[in-house]
Amino acid sequence: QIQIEDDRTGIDVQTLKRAFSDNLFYALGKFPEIATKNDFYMALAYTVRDRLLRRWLNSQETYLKQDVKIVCYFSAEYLIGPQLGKNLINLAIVEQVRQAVEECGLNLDDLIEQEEEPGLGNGGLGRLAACYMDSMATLNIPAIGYGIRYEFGIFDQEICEGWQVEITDKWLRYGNPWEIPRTEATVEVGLGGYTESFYDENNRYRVRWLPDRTVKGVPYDTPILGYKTNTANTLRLWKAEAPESFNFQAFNVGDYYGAVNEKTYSENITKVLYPNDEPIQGKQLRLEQQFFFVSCSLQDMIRLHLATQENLDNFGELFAAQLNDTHPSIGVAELMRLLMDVHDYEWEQAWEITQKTFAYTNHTLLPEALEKWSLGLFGSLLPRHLEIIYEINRRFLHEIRTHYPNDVSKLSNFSLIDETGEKYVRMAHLACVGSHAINGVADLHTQLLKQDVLRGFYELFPEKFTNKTNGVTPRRWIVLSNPELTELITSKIGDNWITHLEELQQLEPFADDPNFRNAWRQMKQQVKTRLARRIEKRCGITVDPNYSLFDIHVKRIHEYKRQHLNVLHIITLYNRIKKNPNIDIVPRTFIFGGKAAPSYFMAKLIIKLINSVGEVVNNDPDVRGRLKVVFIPDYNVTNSQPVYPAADLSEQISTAGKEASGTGNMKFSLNGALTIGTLDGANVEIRQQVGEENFFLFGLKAEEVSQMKSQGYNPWEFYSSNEALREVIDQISSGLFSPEESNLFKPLVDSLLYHDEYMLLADYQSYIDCQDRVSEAFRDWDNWTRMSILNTARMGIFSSDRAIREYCQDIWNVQAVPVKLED
Ligand code: 26V
Repeated sequence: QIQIEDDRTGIDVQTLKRAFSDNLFYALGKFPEIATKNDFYMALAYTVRDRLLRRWLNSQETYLKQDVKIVCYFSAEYLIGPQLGKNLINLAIVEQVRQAVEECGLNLDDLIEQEEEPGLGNGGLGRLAACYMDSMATLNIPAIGYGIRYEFGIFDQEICEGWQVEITDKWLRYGNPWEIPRTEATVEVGLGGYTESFYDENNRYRVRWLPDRTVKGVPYDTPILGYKTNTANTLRLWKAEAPESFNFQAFNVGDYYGAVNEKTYSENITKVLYPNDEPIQGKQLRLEQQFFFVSCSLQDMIRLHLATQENLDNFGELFAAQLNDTHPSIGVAELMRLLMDVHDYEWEQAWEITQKTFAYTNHTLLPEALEKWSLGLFGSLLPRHLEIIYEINRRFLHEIRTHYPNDVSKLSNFSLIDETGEKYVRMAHLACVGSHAINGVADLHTQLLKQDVLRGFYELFPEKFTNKTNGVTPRRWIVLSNPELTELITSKIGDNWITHLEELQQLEPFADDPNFRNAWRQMKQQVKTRLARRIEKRCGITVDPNYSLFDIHVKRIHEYKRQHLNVLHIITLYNRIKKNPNIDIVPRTFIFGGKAAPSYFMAKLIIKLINSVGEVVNNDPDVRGRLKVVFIPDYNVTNSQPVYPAADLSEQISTAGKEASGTGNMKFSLNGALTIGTLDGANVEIRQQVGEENFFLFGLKAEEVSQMKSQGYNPWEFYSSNEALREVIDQISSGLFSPEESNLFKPLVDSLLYHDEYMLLADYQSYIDCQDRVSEAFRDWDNWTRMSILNTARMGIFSSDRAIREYCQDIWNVQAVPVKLED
């Protein structure tokens, strides 16, 4: 039989070459001679996309025909990162494509670097959603990711004179080859207006919502292909558009600008991602975003459902909707409205369907981060939903009264409405009552949820609560980011670990093999050299990958994450050198990266402090290059990929009880970094896994933090009783690092000395002592390498595949559905 390779699907080198130049000509309209690097990237992206489409369409068809249960992941944020490299890996065509491109005189890595990533999220929560989409596809779990297609994602960060400067993220500037608009699936969403009651033809009391404006939601679909499987799920992101391009009434009376203005107004809803990690109370546009994408998505699900089902009775059997934090929790009220007002269901049955459909993941313990909306704002934007929430609350508080007959304080504690001052809707309470399952994202986090933030709900419905410790995808965070490590592991244990990460365990015996240790150390050196080159190019700072310990702290800048505690350590080492320039010290390269919310003054000042300290330390001849401080600008998925593999030491030093889980901690340790960390979030479980002798622990425990706080913590005591600490603080406040403006860091110093909300001073000595142990350990390269190997070998359970299997079993009750490749 003759095999004919189709130009759109064939994967041998010759076919790929032909397809690539075809796309350059027909899709980009260019000859190779005049094509830009971006043209070549686009042509290659289309070539790869062609090879996804059969799997994607077959997956969708399979789901539709087989009435399978589908996971709908509701998330206001996705940080999927660049798609080209990932898709090549999942299609298993990296080498053919590399060769095809090379035969055209191009370099694959250069083209991969051309891609501008969609930065449609802030940090951990958005990246988790992306890892989960990858794992669901890889495990053949039918899934749709619903979210918002922000025109401007998270801002790009530049550093000017040590300060963060925000630049608009125009990620769609050169087009996005990975998405396909599905205008035929457009839906309409109402906003504002009022409600009225009436009796329908069966004389039933009904309510209808008469919105005063409507917006169209247009879905843009991106295929999410699993690793070496035929499953390609959909990431469906909604763009807001005006119902008509012109308000003809305004247009006809000559109000051209008014007409165009309305279009702008509607389209504003999906213009920009809110860059705050903090809740944005009182921002009407933010509530509009949340409602908009949730309503679009629920309408979409209902339409899909009714394509094969008679009615919505079994909606909750065919969909599992996961709320990624409270951002989409308005969905509880919106599904109730759709079921009752549009599809004629009675309250009781609608409520049963709703609870069965939704489950809620909490991602933070910080009290200031719990979302609430003032009644005024909520009622004017979503009058019908406010009525529904009142009714949910009325019924819920009735249950509370029966459950706690003699305790009126319970009513105000549980109420969906906060009435302690100005009145608010509490979104976490809505999510809890409207869901059949509630989960935290690490063991400690879930415990603290049960004891603290959601204590009442836990007492009331203990059976709803479960823990689902976060995980990360090994495809992006090992295979794609660290080819050197991938090759080394595979040379010993084969490549099954890529989808069964527990198999990394098989590396353990090699930790005692001198040859393997050597190979491991060489590999690390190579990867560190790769990062050193980038740093040289990007920041103009020379760092030493051979003898210097790479100590890396990358994540959003936040006081609770304590980047400034790290800085206190740097200055402490600097002082030791200044006092004794010939001191025998382990050389270190301190690498930072992360964005500060534009309105978060203290976080921006921390960035400035890092750069100012770097300026002094990097240029002091006494230091002789033994300490280097680097701030990598514009930390995002793309820029993070070369960072995790190059770390010797991973900084996970949040105040215990504040970091829900962390996922960067997992990426580092999987790549063989040792962790210095507090007992916070998933650090606790990482330490259990890798063994306490392979983890650098310091600091107060969560319990001790709250204890010390309740006993009246006084940071000044630590300052005055610790000479080294006092010196460091005094240097910062005296302007040693800001000679041009000696008071520059005063707000930071004052905050530490007089409040120290995050207890840096209490943890300072413990941190310094622990860092000294790190340095001593690093002197013994061979043993360090052994610990590094054991970290990787024991981190398998932090795969997002494991996490997704747990969600499937314990929360979603969904099964894998194999997809066939043939048409
Ligand atoms: C909210 C706020 C508001 C006040 C200022 C500080 C702050 C910091 C974080 C947040 C929560 C945003 C939600 C979020 O991104 N949570 C992250 O979710 C990750 C995935 O579960 C988890 O690994 C991180 O620990 C958690 O911070």
